[in-house]
Amino acid sequence: MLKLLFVSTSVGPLGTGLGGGVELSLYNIAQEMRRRGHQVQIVAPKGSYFESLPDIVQIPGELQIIAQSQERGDPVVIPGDSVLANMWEYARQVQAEYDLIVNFAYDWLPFYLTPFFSRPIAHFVSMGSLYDAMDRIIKQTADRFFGTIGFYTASQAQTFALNYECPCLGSGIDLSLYEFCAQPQKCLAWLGRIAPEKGLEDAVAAANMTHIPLKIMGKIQDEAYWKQVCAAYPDAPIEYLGFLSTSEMQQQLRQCQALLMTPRWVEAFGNVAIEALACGVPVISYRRGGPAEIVQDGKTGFLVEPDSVMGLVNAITRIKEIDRYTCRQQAETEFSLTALGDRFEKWFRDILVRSEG
Ligand code: HBI
Repeated sequence: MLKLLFVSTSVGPLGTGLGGGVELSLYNIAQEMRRRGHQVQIVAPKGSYFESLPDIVQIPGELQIIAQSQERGDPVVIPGDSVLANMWEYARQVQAEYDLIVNFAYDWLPFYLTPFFSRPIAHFVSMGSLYDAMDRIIKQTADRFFGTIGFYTASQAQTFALNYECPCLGSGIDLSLYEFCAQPQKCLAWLGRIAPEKGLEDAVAAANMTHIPLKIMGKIQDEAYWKQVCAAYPDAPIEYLGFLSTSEMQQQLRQCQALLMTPRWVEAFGNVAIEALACGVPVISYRRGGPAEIVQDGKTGFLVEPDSVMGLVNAITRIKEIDRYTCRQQAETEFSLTALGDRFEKWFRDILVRSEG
């Protein structure tokens, strides 16, 4: 039985959607580790709440600015009363009670602190390369603590140009929460944090051209960007449904002919892709980053030329070629909580073996 301390992302309380896909990953991994009999304690910003994971240690303090807003050459920014620093001060105090600490924040500090801790730290990196200070500290930590840096996908890991293979853990979801739907309505879905790097405007443009209604779900992280997209396509058949619970979200998603994924950046994974597959919904995505490693082109969706709205439109017209049950089967084979738990448990044990060695 492992005693694990999970230290959360620093950009928002868990459960608010501000932490994007890594919130769902942290929740699923914690749940699966507990199911396997391991002890998991989560440390997160005050206001965090997960339905079936009570007793999250709530830490006060100012949130980190999102790493996506950093320019490549920017210095590391840590606010005075930093929730990130406060979470890691807590981890320092209690570390002796745990076998392994797992970091889910995409921030410089936890990597820098690694050598100061007596317990090993597993760093789960949740995005591709964004700025130099982060690339540097990740590379230093990878070199010094071999095997302790984990990624979602190979294409994401490649953006850091490390000299060796690193564990690629993928993702996974509780498939019992997603209901297969064989007969969709005439509508499309777009899911995710509403922010420039997610390229929502292309999905709206495709809806505008095909006149197929587009259901949009997710946290509006960048209000100005959202207003810009709506203003650019005033007549587009779009409907914003908000940031919904998994249960409400999949009720909407499962009815759709396809999920559109329009990442502008190297999407580290794209949890929304496996949520769609679990409902039997094919995924139409730019051939970029995580989704390009998830979607089986022509079988469980289509991969199109990045940033090509016409590519999205052509794929939408072909969507009936995809067998929706094949989509569900791929989710069951590759992205179940059991498969996820196996990958993470192996990673944790490999780190512990090396650290005792
Ligand atoms: N930015 N500074 C910072 N720290 C994070 O942990 C972080 C972030 N931006 C986005 C983010 N985490 C998550 O939404 C993604 O990792 C999924």
